[in-house]
Amino acid sequence: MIRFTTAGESHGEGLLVILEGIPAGLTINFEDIDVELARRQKGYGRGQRMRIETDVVKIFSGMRHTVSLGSPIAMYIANKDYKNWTQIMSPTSSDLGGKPLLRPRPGHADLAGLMKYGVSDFRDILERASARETAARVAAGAVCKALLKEFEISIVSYTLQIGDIVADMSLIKEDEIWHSAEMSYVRCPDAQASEKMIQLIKTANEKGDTLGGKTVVVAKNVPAGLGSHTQWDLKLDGRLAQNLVSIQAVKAVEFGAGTELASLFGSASHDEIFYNETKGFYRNTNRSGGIEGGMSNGEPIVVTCTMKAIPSLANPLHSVNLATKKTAEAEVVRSDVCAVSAVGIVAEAAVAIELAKALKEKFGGDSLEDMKKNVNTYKERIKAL
Ligand code: EPS
Repeated sequence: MIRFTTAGESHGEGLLVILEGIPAGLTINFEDIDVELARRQKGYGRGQRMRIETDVVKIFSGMRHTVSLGSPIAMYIANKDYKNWTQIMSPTSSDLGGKPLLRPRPGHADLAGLMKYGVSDFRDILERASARETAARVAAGAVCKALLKEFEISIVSYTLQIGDIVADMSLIKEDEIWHSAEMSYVRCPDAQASEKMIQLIKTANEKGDTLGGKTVVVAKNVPAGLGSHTQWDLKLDGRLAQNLVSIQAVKAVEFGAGTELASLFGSASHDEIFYNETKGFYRNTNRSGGIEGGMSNGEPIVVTCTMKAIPSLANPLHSVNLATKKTAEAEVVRSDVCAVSAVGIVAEAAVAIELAKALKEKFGGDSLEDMKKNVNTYKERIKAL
């Protein structure tokens, strides 16, 4: 089974991720992982922290001479910023550094975490709640992308919306979406909308405010039959949703036409089935987002994630001082103004991890070679239907 776990605080020494279940025999270029890490760091609206960090991965285990061993792959990403936090974040010194944080930010983990864990300084909570952790997920996702690439499955994303600015996707040719997204400072393929988004982020910044938005992730060439209708926790959409909603600040996930489906008749909601000898079964629409009955149906998997505006505001919201219980403004801490472009890359990683998991589950194989044989046999069977 493919699974991963991360460790690390935002201003601690670094982040760790252990990824298990990657079959033996997969070539992994660490440069490809670094490319993904760099993509996550970009984007107009990111805060000063991104000028401090240049994320690079150190592979600790699970590989020899660039090839996976089938054993746990452990990876480490250093926090360059740690040098500025050695006293405050020291895991061993009992000499407290810095003042405790006492005015929780509405929308952040601060208050709920403080109540749950019985701590008196909510730095103990925010350090782990921070989206810095997503760098570790992106490293795991990059390895899963390398596995999926062996099966010609690719995962891409773009920014659809920031604040109230929505990209007009009817203006963009399908084969230009991904390149245009990579070229945009906010990863939005619509150049006009992209410019407006940047202006809106500037305005938010001037006001001490923040912005959220929507990102669309597409997985192409996914074989039909990943996930299963037979049990609730095997359904592919449910599994993708859990992973995606667990990304910091993601509040909603939609598949295909998503919430639009609420207002449509059944006749306009589904994707009619066609067949020809070359394509096999196919659809002319993809309102289901490539998943029916909790299984991939062979069409691209299309997921839209909604991110709320980041809760660390320079112009803070109403809160309460935990020591005095008196009204206070929430703590002001350094943060991003808008991180929707980063969420796109993290969401790509989440989708890569879940698809790699589902692929391994269906096709097994301790080695990549075995897995490929199994996939090919299955594809032959589907073709012969
Ligand atoms: C984050 C707050 C900011 C972001 C951080 C997520 O960090 P800092 O408090 O150090 O300024 O930059 O994101 C990252 C460090 C990252 O790598 O994405 C938060 O509170 O979630």
